[in-house]
Amino acid sequence: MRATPSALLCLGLTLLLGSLPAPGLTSSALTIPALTIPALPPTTPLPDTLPPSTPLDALPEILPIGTPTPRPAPPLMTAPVNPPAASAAPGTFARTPSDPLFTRQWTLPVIRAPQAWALPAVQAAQPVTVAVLDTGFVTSPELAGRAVNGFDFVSDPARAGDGDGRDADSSGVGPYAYHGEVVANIIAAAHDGRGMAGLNPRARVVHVRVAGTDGQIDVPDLVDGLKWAAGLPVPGVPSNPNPARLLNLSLFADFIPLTRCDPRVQAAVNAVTARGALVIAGAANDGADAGGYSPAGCRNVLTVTSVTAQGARPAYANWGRSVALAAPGGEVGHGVTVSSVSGAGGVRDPNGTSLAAPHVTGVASLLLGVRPNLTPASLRRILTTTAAPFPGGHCDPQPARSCGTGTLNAEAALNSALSSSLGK
Ligand SMILES: [Ca+2]
Ligand SMILES: [Ca+2]
Repeated sequence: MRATPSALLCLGLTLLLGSLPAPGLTSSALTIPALTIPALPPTTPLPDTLPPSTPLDALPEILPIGTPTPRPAPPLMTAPVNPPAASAAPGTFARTPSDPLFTRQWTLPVIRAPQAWALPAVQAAQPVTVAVLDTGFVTSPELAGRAVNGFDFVSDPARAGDGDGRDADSSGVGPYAYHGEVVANIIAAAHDGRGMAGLNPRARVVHVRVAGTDGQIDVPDLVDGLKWAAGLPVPGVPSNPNPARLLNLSLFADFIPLTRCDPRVQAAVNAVTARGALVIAGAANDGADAGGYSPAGCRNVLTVTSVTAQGARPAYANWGRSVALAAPGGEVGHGVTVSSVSGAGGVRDPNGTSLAAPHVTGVASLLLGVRPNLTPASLRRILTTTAAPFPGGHCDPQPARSCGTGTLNAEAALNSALSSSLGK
């Protein structure tokens, strides 16, 4: 739910909860409660007039500076006060995972993940570090030895729930803490015969906490979290020992009116893109044009909306020219099966673009696992050009309601990358 569109300006970002239930409740038991809307502080005035929007496709991508530096997945390093990472044994890819939830994970065959896992190059893929900017770190058996407690960027102690502002313990707090865990599991859950199967069981996850206990995110916290995740300096914060090439943002800005990308978020996205990191964001869940949202409407963001198993746009899924491609994100009655241990824990079937984006992030991490020097622009090109066309050529009868080039196709994306020496 949101406030009615009015002159009210909302500063916070919101997790793309969709109809994600509160912990311990089934998806049909409730709707997400209304989120409180913090007032705009006087220190962040908006310009009197907004600049005219520029067509997204007329703008060049920011190119990495110089030749991208190969980053061959060093061992994960933990910050001093964080729980130590267990031995980072590389995960293995099962062609048909024996994880009990695998047979319910319908999104995996839809995007042809098992076919991608079977490729010899993927079986030999290098570990890739992914940052999940979300509700924070959870000690998860699915990510044992492959996830680190990154940094807590929630600066408002009243919303942090851990008694202070920013600190080096990114542990998730509060009823939404499972959100980041679920996103990370979609990307990277182990193929280990228990729980669920992730897209890249060899990926390493850095949890960057940007959401408070209320599920909201302040723009300055997101901006600093973005920079830190990619290895850029942030004043007052120790440098990230595990810079990520992929940054998953299953969240959106709740600005009203929703007219454009926030310039502060855009600047951060441009900086991390120039650093060689790709920002992958959910399109948001209002059934509206994603172009007015942050980060979904920002340039250089790979914006992902949600489609059903049949390639149709669910009513909640945002759309438009800023959407690059789609991935399965479920619908009411047919959610994305996930498991978590945070909160009440257990198996859930949520839906929302929160779930679609990490499918793309997971596949992007497979691409970097076989072609470690692919640039953000190359990753975007591979993922969008290999997407499976929607039935009849569109995800929605209304042409303006675009879902991008098609539905994510892991097998085709991997084969495209492997057929080229690009990024080798
Ligand atoms: Ca804190
Ligand atoms: Ca598992």
